[in-house]
Amino acid sequence: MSSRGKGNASKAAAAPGVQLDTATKLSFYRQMVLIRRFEELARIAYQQGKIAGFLHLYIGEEAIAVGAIAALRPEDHLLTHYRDHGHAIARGMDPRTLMAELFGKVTGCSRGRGGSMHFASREHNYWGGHAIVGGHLPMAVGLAFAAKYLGEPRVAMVIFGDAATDIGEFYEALNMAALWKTPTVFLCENNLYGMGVAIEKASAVTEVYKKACMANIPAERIDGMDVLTVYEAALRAVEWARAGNGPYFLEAVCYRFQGHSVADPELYRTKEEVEKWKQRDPIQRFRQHLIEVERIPEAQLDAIHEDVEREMEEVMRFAEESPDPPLEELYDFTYANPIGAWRGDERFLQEWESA
Ligand SMILES: Cc1ncc(C[n+]2csc(CCOP(=O)(O)OP(=O)(O)O)c2C)c(N)n1
Ligand SMILES: [Mg+2]
Repeated sequence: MSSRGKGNASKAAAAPGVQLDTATKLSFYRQMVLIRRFEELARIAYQQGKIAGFLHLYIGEEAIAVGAIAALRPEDHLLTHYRDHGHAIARGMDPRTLMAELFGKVTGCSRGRGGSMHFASREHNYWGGHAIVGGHLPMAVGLAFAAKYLGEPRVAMVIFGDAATDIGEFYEALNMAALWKTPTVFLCENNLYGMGVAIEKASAVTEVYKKACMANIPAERIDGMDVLTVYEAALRAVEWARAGNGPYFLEAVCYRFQGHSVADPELYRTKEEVEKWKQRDPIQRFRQHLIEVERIPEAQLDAIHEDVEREMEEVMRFAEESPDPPLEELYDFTYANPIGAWRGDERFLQEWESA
């Protein structure tokens, strides 16, 4: 695929043909396998009733999180939508705190209060996990603007689905980013569906990267099932933004192998279509690359799977054994200061009890 948006993309830097060392490629492989296994085990735990709320799985889209986030520096900002498990793992968050978050445990990255859709970590400049489709795009432009205003060489990458590109905030965000030349990397995961609606039924323009031309933002459409393609494109986009050229837009075409959420009966697409896309499984494809191009022995790759399996045993044990949030913390973090609903606020507690 890798077709660049004509016109807009002519402003973009030429692809340098990034050379990655074998160790980095192997770490990409391990991250993808870890994301896959994390979610397979989360799905089982959900079916066992150990996870409440929604659970949107990323299975099939792992190449995007791993490739794109590898192009960021730790100080860069990252925001994403509710299909956020893979992005958090690729950003380097501890999978134990992520599974604990799914289990609603106090050791979770959001202290068990956010659940699947609200992973976040200040330490990782990972600003969530957003459930409102398209709602986080203006926030990313704001963070990018702040970086520019303060003279910090940081970029903000924002990841969203194809359906978010039909939301008003999408156009507002792109316009302001372009107008103010903020270092924002817009990354659309076009998995061809928004819940049960195929993109051609929802969007007048199905080649999503073309929508970036309304704000004159350089844009590319890339193969989101290939981790190296994603990495190279993301590096181009991030370098473009960091160099002060303004925003950049990537459309990574991909497919989710599972339903929209675990509760989805998938009546809107055929099994044949799903099977066809599974032939392009990003993990299998990259495995072939590692074997054929990098000459990695199969046994070495199998050992990575075993290593991930060991890590996941510990991840699941941690989530299972962690305590629930204590009852006395029920009102903590619910309201912001100065509204006052936090433990230890005597005045608030007196008012509360006398009410
Ligand atoms: C503003 C808003 N409208 C509707 C919804 C309900 N909703 C949740 S997910 C979703 C589909 C989003 O699809 P897409 O952006 O393509 O992401 P994907 O799930 O395919 O990764 C919708 C409509 C919502 N969360 N927010
Ligand atoms: Mg979608």
